[in-house]
Amino acid sequence: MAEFRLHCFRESGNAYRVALMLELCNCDWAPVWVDYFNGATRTDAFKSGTNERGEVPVLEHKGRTLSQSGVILDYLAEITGQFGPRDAEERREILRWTLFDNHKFTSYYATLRFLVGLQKSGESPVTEFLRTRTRAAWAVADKHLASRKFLLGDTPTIADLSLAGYAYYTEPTGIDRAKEFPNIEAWAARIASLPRWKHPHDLMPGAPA
Ligand SMILES: N[C@@H](CCC(=O)N[C@@H](CS)C(=O)NCC(=O)O)C(=O)O
Repeated sequence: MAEFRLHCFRESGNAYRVALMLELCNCDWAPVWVDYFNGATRTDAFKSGTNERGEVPVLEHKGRTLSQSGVILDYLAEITGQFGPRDAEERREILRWTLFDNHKFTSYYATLRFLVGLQKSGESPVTEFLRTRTRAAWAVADKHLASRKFLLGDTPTIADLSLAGYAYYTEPTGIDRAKEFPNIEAWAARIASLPRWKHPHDLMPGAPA
């Protein structure tokens, strides 16, 4: 059995950032497919056996069961010695970006993508609100990345992997990232050129055909 087991599904950018970290660090890991679209995360069995919060990603490692991608990335940085902070100031900077990511950079976009890109909900005041909030959060990161290769400077960290969770999905959401946020676009390309990088669809399983 693989050393690390990641509960995930291919459409989940929240899980992808962990899968990417495991792959970039050349860890011995295996995905455990979760049937999210048929409600698996909402079942009592999942909540009592895997994650009381009813969410993926969940990482199993040496008897530990970890949830929340930010916590998992921090754990993996600690045990692999890769993509982590070099001092207390960097640790706080990583935390600052990871919290911003979970609250704003990813959450509005992931919900917009889910509604417009996956569920094909069409336009509504909700999708317009989510798009506006996404653009506001992305503008913050785009400005920051105008003068840096990665969020903390010249070297990628788990903060970059966190924000990159949804960077490689291409379902239309009404936002033209390349045109509107060129610095995010260039940053995503830099992450994609790291050794061992893989697209989410090549790391995590989807529903069986
Ligand atoms: N902040 C969490 C977000 C996790 C999350 O929302 N995961 C989604 C899948 S992409 C999920 O399992 N949602 C189930 C639900 O909210 O019912 C993390 O980064 O791990």
